[in-house]
Amino acid sequence: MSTLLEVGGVKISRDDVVRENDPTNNVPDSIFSKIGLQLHRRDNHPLGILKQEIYSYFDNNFPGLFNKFDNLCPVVSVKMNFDDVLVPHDHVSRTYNDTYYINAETVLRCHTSAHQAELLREGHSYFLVTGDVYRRDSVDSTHYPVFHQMEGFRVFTPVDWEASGVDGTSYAAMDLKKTLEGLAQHLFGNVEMRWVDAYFPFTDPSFELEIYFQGNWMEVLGCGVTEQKILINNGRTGSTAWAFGLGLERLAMVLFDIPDIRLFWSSDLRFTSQFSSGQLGVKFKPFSKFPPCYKDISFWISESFTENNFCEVVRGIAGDLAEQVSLIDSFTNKKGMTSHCYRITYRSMERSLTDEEINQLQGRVRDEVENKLNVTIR
Ligand code: FA5
Ligand code: MG
Repeated sequence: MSTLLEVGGVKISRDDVVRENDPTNNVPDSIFSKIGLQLHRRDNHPLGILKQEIYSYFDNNFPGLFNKFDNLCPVVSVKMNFDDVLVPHDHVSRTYNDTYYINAETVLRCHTSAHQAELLREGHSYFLVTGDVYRRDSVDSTHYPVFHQMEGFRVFTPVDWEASGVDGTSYAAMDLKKTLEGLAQHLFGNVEMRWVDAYFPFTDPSFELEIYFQGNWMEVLGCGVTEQKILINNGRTGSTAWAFGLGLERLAMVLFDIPDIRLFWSSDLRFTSQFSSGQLGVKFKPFSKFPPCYKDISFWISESFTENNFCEVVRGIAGDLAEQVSLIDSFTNKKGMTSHCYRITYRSMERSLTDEEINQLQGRVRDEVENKLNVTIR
């Protein structure tokens, strides 16, 4: 019998989600195993603590206004995930290289924006949607193929902006920045941050907020003024709105000093016991730092090669032992063949790895890269 789980009232079996011989499906078991874990609904987990703290900010500033959803099923239609939020048909995020498809019409949501249109149609005008989202992506300390977002949405009608002397779009943009700066202040107190202009198909103007962390500017959220078409399509002609999507792990990494995104998935008591409900910003004490082990692999790529496919092979074999995958060399020879050399960093958060086990993992990576990715190992 196949594993059966239930999320938000929807029953999901492994065979619904993972079908190795179906070319319209690209969901591996490593991803299926994360569905239903809903880290954001655990009270004593950094993501659950952060979610509650963001709820408090909105409850204090806008008592009773925002409806909260944190149990909407991550299996959604292509229409909800892309069409309803105006993602163009040729946008990269729609490709099998970027998104996990269950079949040609159904995906694992790649953002919580997938729920905007449905909630507007249901009559909600102010809402927060928290959930697990899924993306084929690179491997490093701030990217993971499953992470958590919180979507915020607020609709304005002419009475809201008429007295202000500015138009509805400017009013929404001002209110958005004020609301998010207030949230950042509430969560962080003083921290270095900056607004960056951005592009999203569903908002205009669009912005991203970056926070200075571990010596780099890290993007923590995207936001903007909702495209009129979305409002009109969903019964809100004559109004304006703002929307934002927060990356919960990114915020939690800064707040709790969590150095690696894989830690959120750890069930090691030395991690889980450090956090408790209501305690925002208790600094994580690393219980150990085990040595990394680097392994390089070089191969001639073919036309169909993509880095996301390579990263997924590495994750499929090494799981959370894969800390980082980086391209360290690339060249094209006189015959026009291109070679890539990748360095894989293996490291456990919980223990020392033996040479033997790493060599074995690397051997399996080499075999699978050659068999599945149509490349020639050098
Ligand atoms: C979005 O997903 C938009 N839906 C956000 C949005 C909503 C914009 C509403 C406008 C209006 P983006 O792909 O940039 O945008 O992701 C949003 C946030 O998720 C990022 O700022 C980052 O904090 C986080 N994020 C993105 N990819 C990853 C990843 N692989 N691992 C962890 N966090 C990630
Ligand atoms: Mg972004």
